[in-house]
Amino acid sequence: MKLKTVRIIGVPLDYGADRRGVDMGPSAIRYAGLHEKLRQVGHKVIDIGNLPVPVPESRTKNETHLKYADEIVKVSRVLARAVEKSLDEDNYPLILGGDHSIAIGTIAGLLRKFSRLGVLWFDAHGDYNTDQTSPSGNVHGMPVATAVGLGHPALKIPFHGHFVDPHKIVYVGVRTLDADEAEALRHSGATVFSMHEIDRYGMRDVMAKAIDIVTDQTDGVHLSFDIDAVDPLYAPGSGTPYSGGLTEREAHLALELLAESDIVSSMEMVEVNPILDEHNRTGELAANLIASALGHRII
Ligand code: B3U
Ligand code: MN
Ligand code: MN
Repeated sequence: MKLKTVRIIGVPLDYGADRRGVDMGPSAIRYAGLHEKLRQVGHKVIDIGNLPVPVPESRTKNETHLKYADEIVKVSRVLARAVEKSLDEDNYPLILGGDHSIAIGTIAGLLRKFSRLGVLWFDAHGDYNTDQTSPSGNVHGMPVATAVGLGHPALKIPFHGHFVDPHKIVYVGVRTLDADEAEALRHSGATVFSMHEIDRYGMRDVMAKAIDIVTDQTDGVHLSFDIDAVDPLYAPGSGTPYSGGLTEREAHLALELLAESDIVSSMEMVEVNPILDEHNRTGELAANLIASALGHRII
């Protein structure tokens, strides 16, 4: 893989989920030796630290269908600028969450440089709800719908009218969708490699197809990795665990294949929850998976 200058952006945000604790995700992943692992591969690493995110206790929660939308949008706009700046400086943005609502800011920033962005979305969930379909009102269940231009206008502010073409989105590891979300996703044009396809065809074939789709007429590829894509047996530290997920080895293989193809231009790792974790096992897994995606080899 071509060596890069990796620019780490921490986003300690947990407004998007019901369970507290993912705000500590960036620390847990750094603590697991992320910098060292990436430097070992040969990359240059710059860490800009964490973006300022006020704690939820200092804010009032609007118990609506869009919880903490204003706060999320505020941070998303700052994050979008930070991502844009990384690309301006030819750096590879590596964003550490935080819950998955941060993808709104990440993707908004990427779209300012890549007008035909491909997106690989590793997740147990679809994150394709809108304020109309969400059963929870949690924005971490809405970033993909928002990125394609659906849902409440308030969440779309960071995008400046530029959205992702849903045909350029590929999901890997999905195993639970809300009924209306599934219906919307079925008609979206996005490709969903659920656990069924992974069991049936194997991760190697699934990734070959995924790579074909996200590189077809695109000018950049974003990898968004929700740690709950991995089975809770291996990733116990996540707020919305769902059994029947990727094994640790399948997750590594997927990311090693991506590293080999060298198609990914930015990455985010989200939903690591140290409060629910066992001795930072999930933080370590997240750091190791990032290293795999960035070219770490055993030998
Ligand atoms: N689909 C549900 C649950 C959920 C989505 N993303 C996560 N959980 N992590 C929702 O609330 O939208
Ligand atoms: Mn997610
Ligand atoms: Mn998820």
